[in-house]
Amino acid sequence: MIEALKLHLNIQPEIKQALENNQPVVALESTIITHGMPWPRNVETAMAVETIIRENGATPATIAVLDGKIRVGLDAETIERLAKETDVLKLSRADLAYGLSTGKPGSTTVAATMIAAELAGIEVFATGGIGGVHMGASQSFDISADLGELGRTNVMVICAGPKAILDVEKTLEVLETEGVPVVGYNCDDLPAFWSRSSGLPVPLRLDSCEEIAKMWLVRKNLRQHGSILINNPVPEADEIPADIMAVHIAQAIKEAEEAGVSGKAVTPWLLSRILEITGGKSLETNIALIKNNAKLAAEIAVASCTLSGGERKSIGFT
Ligand code: PSU
Ligand code: MN
Repeated sequence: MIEALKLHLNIQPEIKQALENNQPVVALESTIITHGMPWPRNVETAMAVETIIRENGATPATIAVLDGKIRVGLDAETIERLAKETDVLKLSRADLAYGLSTGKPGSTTVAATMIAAELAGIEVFATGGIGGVHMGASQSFDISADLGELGRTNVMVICAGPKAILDVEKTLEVLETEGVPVVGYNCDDLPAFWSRSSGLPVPLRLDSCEEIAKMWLVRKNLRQHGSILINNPVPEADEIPADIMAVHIAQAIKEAEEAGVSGKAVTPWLLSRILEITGGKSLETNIALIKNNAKLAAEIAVASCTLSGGERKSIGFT
């Protein structure tokens, strides 16, 4: 590793060893813990997701910024500390270096987790839902930095679709502009986080982890930078149908506007308000979809390591 980078990147020994031995590793973000879910379900979910990844043959690497370092791999006590800590920064590309230089604690969004995963040499990352183009973006210009990151950083991202609080159609357009392959896993419709369908067709479809691993390898051979976005619909038993969610989402967005919520606060505010409106049901679905994504991510990581036969050198770093 480059000397200067060592100053900022702290990779847990178990993860370092797995990467050196070409064994599957799955990165996990920490904004879900600090800004996405309430205590204590956030910690329970973070731990459960790590277990699922292990049960499916990969090593989990939850990522956060603590004590001026990007920590790749957090133990149970550290996850708990992060979840309890107040004033944790929600770090994205723009402020990752600020979190490190000031030594303030920070969780990493999809964008910042992708940056950290790539620096560490991890190629697969599981989250809940990506950020995207917000409703009313033509006025607010609120477009998540996740989209630009997906276009430039070499990490596969497994999600349950763009969060349904977004303008999903515009989000798809920006992903296309960014050159991000948007792949449905075993589905024809793009999933929308709490719901199995957004009502929009997914641009590409793959039905197995082997096919996904193969496409990733071809992208690398072509030296194409950026992610492949794998969209994994929430299991049927856990979904909230889109027509029901649409009503709750519209109410939450209206209230957020009235309350003058803006910037980084918008997504956490909406998630927590929707949790209240649905009487906790949206949280159960959120947890179910993250677990479902973690399992798929582990399977993809295993398939990818098998396919690349030990040669997992990625583009952008060696
Ligand atoms: N997925 C979830 N819950 C979340 C997020 C994703 O299930 O809280 C977080 C991710 O970290 C994502 C962020 O990057 O929301 C998007 O925030 P914004 O819209 O401010 O870019
Ligand atoms: Mn935003």
